[in-house]
Amino acid sequence: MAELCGALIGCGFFAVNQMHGWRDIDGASIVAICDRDPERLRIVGDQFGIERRYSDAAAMFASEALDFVDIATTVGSHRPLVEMAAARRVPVICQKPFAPTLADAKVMVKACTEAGVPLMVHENFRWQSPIQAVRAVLDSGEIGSPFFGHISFRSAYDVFSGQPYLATGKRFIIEDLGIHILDIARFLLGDVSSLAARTKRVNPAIAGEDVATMLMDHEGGATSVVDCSYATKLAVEPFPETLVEIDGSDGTLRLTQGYKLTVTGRNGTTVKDVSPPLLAWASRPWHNIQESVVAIQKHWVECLSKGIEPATSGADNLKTFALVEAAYAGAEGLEPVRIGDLLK
Ligand code: NAD
Ligand code: 89V
Repeated sequence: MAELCGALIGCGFFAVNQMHGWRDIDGASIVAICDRDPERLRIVGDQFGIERRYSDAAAMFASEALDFVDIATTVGSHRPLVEMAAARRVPVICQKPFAPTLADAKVMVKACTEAGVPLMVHENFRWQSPIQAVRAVLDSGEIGSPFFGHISFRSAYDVFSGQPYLATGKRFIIEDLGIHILDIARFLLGDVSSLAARTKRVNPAIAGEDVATMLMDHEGGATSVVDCSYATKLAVEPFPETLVEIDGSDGTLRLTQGYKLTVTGRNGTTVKDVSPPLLAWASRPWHNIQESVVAIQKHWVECLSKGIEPATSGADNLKTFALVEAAYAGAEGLEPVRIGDLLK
């Protein structure tokens, strides 16, 4: 099979992980990069040996024959860039948060669908190996049918030094981090019918909320609590671990700090270390996220080569994005929000 030729737009903080990921993967390579900032273009171009460099995405699309484009810019530019890819009939990966609003996200999905262009949102947290290990336990039937879940991300890690824009937006933790944890809840327990939420801002130096608690009804009958905080100082900092508790009709599973998975089910109790591998280019504590970048990009190459819809397609991500909108609306109105109404 011929290698897929891709381009990366946005050469910032996180894109470096994506570039390492592309270098690790067979079947695809990045042949051109684009960034408005000449310094970022130089740094990433030199680090990964990419000669074809552009400061303007439209110029890049006009000059390059691309099999796909990987958009790693921040959210404000996602809609015009995805629409540009759709207009050029170039399959597209777009970082999360996919769009500024659910209304924008719906338009972007429609543009790609109408152009017949594959679209995957880079929603990588469900691809973390500890989360995949939890999914495998559920699939094995060991704990029976889940009726309760608690998916939790609590930390005091300084995310603002690497990503200063996170301190400035009116929306913060649900839009940036909660979106991943809500997606994990959907991945493990299925789609959601209603959501109630409460938020707080504890850190006075930032503009948005840094604590959020969500209560969700899943269509399959389970209830879950999803909680996130960047204001939680613990004895051992867990960033960026997502902790999971699921109770089922025949047992329980617990993914606890230190990547320990304890399962009590039909065959008794097992305790496993499900730590992610430390890739050659990765660094702790980010290695969990870094490994998931490779996994989701491999998935994209497989889907694109075989003509399969990616697990986190644009259409799928609308259902996660609706939970983000519901959480803000629910926290503001102090009322539960019906998810079906948002997806109409
Ligand atoms: P960043 O600000 O460090 O990098 C963004 C880059 O995009 C900048 O270099 C900027 O110059 C460039 N850019 C912006 N608009 C452009 C345009 N129209 N054309 C060309 N270049 C443009 O941001 P970041 O921290 O790398 O975040 C990028 C995205 O990745 C965000 O959406 C963020 O939420 C997401 N992210 C995801 C994860 C994850 O685990 N999935 C982790 C961190 C960040
Ligand atoms: O995944 C993200 O989008 C990151 C982080 C894990 C730091 O919240 O912003």
